[in-house]
Amino acid sequence: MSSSYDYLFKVVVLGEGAVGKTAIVTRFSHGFFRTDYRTTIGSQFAVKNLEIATDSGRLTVKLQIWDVAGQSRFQILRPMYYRGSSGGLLVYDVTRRRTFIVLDEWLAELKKAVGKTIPLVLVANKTDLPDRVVTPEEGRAYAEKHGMPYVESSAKTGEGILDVFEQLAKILVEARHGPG
Ligand code: G3D
Ligand code: MG
Repeated sequence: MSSSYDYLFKVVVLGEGAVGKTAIVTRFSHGFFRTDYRTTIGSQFAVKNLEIATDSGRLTVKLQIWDVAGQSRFQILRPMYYRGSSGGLLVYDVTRRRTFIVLDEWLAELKKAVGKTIPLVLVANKTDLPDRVVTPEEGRAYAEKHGMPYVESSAKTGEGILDVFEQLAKILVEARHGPG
């Protein structure tokens, strides 16, 4: 396993409890998924290298992915994990409208902790389920309003999962280089 990389980013995974944050990260990181002592206070991280194609050739991006518990009882601790992150995933469950409605609250919590707006990918998860209530149009409109890429995923089937992380790596590299 190669440990060399061109970029290293800390990223966070945000969203209500049970939207599929842990399932998405686990599905992506067939490498290793480390559960450390912080699990007891609702957090774990995974590390994974990703190859992306850019104008200047192929780049290896190493992601240190922090999966932070969404339950309200962890609210006081979450900001500590957000600090120093370069970007993240904003996840909701397409079968539960509440998880979509509260996205603004997640953005506010993140911005307050990091002190600025950081690149995020909006992830509409659980698209394999028949009882979808949040439409692709609504998701896309929200993403567009906030300048985020929009990706539909199913952690259950694996559909869209690689795309989620490739989009994230891409916007992180772009943000590092600045416009142009
Ligand atoms: P969280 O980390 O955001 O709290 P989890 O969410 O990853 O723990 O997932 C919550 C539940 O949703 C789990 O069910 C998980 O299997 C399920 N889930 C996650 N992603 C998907 C998906 O894309 N499709 C479907 N159908 N289910 C998904 P359980 O029953 O294990 O609690
Ligand atoms: Mg979880």
